[in-house]
Amino acid sequence: MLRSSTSPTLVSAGLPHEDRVHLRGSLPCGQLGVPLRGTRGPLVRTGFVSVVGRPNVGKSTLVNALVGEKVAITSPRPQTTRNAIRGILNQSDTQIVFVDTPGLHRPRTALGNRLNRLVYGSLEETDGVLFVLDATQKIGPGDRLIAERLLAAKATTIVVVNKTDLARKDQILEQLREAGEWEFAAYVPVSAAEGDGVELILDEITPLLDEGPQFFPTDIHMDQPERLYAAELIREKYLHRLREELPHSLAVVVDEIETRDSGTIYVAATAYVERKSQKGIVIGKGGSLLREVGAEARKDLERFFGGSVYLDIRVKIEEDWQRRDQTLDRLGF
Ligand SMILES: Nc1nc2c(ncn2[C@@H]2O[C@H](COP(=O)(O)OP(=O)(O)OP(=O)(O)O)[C@@H](O)[C@H]2O)c(=O)[nH]1
Ligand SMILES: [Mg+2]
Repeated sequence: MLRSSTSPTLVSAGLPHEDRVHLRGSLPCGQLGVPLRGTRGPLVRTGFVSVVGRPNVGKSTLVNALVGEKVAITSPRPQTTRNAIRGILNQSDTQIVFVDTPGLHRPRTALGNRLNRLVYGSLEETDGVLFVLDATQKIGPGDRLIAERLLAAKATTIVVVNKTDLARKDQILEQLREAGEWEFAAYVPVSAAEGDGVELILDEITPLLDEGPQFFPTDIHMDQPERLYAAELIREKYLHRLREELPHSLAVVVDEIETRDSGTIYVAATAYVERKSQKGIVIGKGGSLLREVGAEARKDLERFFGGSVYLDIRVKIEEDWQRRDQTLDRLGF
């Protein structure tokens, strides 16, 4: 496993804005800034665990439940996650870095191709994998393809059958039986939304990890540039309100975060859509949707920054951005 190179990007909620470690925009989305393994603290069991699976099975909800903090946004729309997001669980004798990844799917755009590559790339740097299935859905070709890739990569894999709160007992048992044929290291039924069974996953993971010094300070729970996290919070509010293809057509970039003399944190963001017709929807009648999303996102941002936030969202058209490599580069994918 690869553990070297650039210094970490540390984001820690609750600190005054000035005290954060800023590496704004220095890491393109999805490209991991791999932390230096430091000399901090005592030896603990530690390592990286990738969380993979089809879109919408609950990977991000699971990572949030494992870490105990909201490190990744979630939504009922498939393909919510678009970067590899690291959530850090610190316990007295362990530090586990969970890498939430985009849902693996048959790609139809340049973005889809990049996201799939990102997921498979994350497997090269991992000590273990959580392969998440949705208990309410039959195992399909998409799941089988992922299983084959994991078996071929000889990744130590724990299968997590999620959403057990929504499934019948016979559905759960059938899933476990069918997935059991892959003969992965362990099988754990959970409800990530309710936190049921999450401890059992930790019991399975911990023995897989080597002893060593921590990768991160023990008081942080995620590792992503604050600009990226802020943009995700804004996009999440939209995902819960937009229908059909629009969630896929939306990208949010935070252009600026600045603490003003008054102490207010000014956040300037741009919401990109692909077509003129979409711009009207994202703004809403008389700016209504933009206002609602802005107000909701601002609350989350204030909690994150620990102070008052002025949020300015502009909407721009960036035609077919999902399909254009140059635009994807520019938007940071
Ligand atoms: N009832 C129930 N809902 C869940 C559970 N886990 C996730 N969900 C819901 O399923 C939807 C998808 O969850 P996400 O965590 O965003 O799924 P994901 O696998 O990260 O999706 P992508 O990022 O698109 O690949 C959301 O509406 C979650 O609230 C669960 O255990 N029970
Ligand atoms: Mg996700």
